[in-house]
Amino acid sequence: MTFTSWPSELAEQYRSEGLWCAETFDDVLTARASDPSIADRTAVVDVDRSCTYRELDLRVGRLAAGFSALGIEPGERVLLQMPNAIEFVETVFALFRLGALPVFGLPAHREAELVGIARAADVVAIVHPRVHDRFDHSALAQTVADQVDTVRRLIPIDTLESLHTDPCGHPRSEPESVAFLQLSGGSTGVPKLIPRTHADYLYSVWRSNEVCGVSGDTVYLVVLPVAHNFPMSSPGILGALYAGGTVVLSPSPAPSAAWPLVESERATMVGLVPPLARLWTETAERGTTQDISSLETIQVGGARCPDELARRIGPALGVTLQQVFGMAEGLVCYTRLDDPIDVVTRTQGRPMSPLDQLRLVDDDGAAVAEGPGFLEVQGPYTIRGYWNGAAPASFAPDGWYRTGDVVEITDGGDLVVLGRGGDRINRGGEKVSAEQLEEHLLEHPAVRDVIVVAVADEYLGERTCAYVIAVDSGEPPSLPMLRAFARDRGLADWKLPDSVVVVDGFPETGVGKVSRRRLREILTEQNKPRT
Ligand code: J2J
Repeated sequence: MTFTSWPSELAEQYRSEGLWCAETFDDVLTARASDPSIADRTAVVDVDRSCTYRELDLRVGRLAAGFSALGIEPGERVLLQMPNAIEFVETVFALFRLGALPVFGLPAHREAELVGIARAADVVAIVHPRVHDRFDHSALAQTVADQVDTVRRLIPIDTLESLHTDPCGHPRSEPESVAFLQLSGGSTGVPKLIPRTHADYLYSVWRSNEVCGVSGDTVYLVVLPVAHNFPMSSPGILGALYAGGTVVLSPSPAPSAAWPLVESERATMVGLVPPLARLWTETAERGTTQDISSLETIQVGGARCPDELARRIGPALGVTLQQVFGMAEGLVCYTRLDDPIDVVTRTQGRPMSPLDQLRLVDDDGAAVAEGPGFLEVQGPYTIRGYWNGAAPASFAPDGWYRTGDVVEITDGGDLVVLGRGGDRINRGGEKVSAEQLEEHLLEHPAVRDVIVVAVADEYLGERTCAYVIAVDSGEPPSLPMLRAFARDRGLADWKLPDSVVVVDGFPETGVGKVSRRRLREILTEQNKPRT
């Protein structure tokens, strides 16, 4: 099994109500490039070049033929580890045209993540930079290829141009087939890969456009890593391209890099995680000579935006704030552009689709009438299972997705995200699995036992803290020692521990068998900010 489909009655409803259409992402690009009112508009801009819809379509056709000549077949998976630049958009659409599936790795991923992803998806090729942010990605890609038998091709980004060849015909993908694999935040062990179909994802994109007011005049700026689900689809680059607007790719989220692009490209919309929203707000409050007046909407999501920050964003940056609570598995909630300020600053919005179904349950999975409770969801763009049936416990027996998020629903129907159960730490939008980090740290010779928990952080919202019981002899483990160790084991930088506390023992859980989950809860509770 690779992909769990929706129950047939629901699928039929999504089709008959016009949510799922008989269109693929490749159809969308072809249609925009052959529409005379759109073809010569700028589709994508990065710091080096720009390209119109017509040019993008031609280049995608030539690259798809090049991938095909390399032996990449429809249905095969290709791992992308690509920075924010036009090549990313070209590669994704070339794979769509060919019918191969992009798998969205991130530039910050290292050996541990990439090997896991490459294995779980049986990828046949990896597209990677040679060097990015002074890190040797060619060597990393080779290390992955050495460990994963299915990998036949390593494709450095600077060789993509040389693959271009005359376009050839490719069989059209089925609209309800899997278009790509997205990654779930905070995976442990076998990564949870998220299969999204053309039909379900396209619905989420055009519905996002309606809710977010995206049109051909939208200039959408990407400052987060472009392969993240948020800048990809909420409404993101795919929303902007669907509408015939323009996508601008910034290599960095810092105001010093992104604001000159806002000014030169007259960007109207951007998605930020809360720590970046704080940085942008504080920079604007101090005063700037950069003209960012074209910005109309700033979306904040990925982690809870503190109410105090939410109140400052609009006035400081001269924009409408939109809160976004979404997940790569599906459900996306937005505050609406015309919501009262209280709703915009204090809630994470409401589901974008009238066919999203939400329910709240308690620890045992029993429905709770009044929140707070664990959020479960089913709907026209929420998956029913991970790729190859990984982590089946993430889905209720009736197929609803268990988000793991604890939420409350206001009388007005808006969600307020209160936190999470389980072991996932949200480090300013980047998710860290406490369990995965524990598994790595336990391998350190100076560590006898370890529990990783979230502690409150003013800037990131949460950061990681490792409570360590040291072995009896030798030097006690220090923070630099454990960070270097975890980095050497191939973990991405954002997953390295932020602090270490050496303790003699862990709190009693009150039950005979020590539950690591319960210990995490106790320690997390002890580390909550005082209110
Ligand atoms: C609190 N927690 C939030 C928010 C996500 C749009 C926006 C974000 C993502 C994303 C996305 C939150 N307040 N506003 O895919 O399309 C936490 C929740 C959620 C998890 C999903 C999109 N917005 N979160 O962040 O798959 O815990 O998607 O379950 O990376 O992030 O993470 P991810």
